[in-house]
Amino acid sequence: MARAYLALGSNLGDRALHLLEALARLSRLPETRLLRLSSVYETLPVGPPQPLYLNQVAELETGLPPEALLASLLEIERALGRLRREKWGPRTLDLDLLLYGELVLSSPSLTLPHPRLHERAFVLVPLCDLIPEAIHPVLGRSFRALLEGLDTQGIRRVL
Ligand code: PH2
Ligand code: MG
Ligand code: MG
Repeated sequence: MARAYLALGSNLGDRALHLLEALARLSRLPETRLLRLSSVYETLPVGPPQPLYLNQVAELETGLPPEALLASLLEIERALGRLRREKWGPRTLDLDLLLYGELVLSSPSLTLPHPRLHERAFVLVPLCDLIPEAIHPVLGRSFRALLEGLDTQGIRRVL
């Protein structure tokens, strides 16, 4: 069993409902238990102009190997009506695998830890609700320390 952290994001339609539906589906994955959730944050979009996001991080325990977990995340994105139009464009649901235990991995389909985790306040703020003192397995710094260097102005706790 591994402890994994996922980032959830939605900026189209009923954003809160998309997060809830994603969590419901995650809780039903085989060999997987949802352990804890961060607060929900409304965040300014990074990238092309688009609506505000809701972002959240979920902690889970899973027996699924990382590639199988990733496939399940893509499946849930599809089930919730995600269309892949432009890179970094608006989406009903984005589910990103941030961390899988201490695993460091780089394959064509999956990089762990998530390659942009440390530069995104909309990920680090919710992640720090859960594991502020944990150490980034590649950078060797705590998530709290990584967040300290970032601008958190566009991030507002809503739930
Ligand atoms: N996701 C992106 C691009 N930009 N901006 C915010 N605030 N939140 C996101 O989840 C997000 C983004 C690509 O995945
Ligand atoms: Mg993303
Ligand atoms: Mg994604």
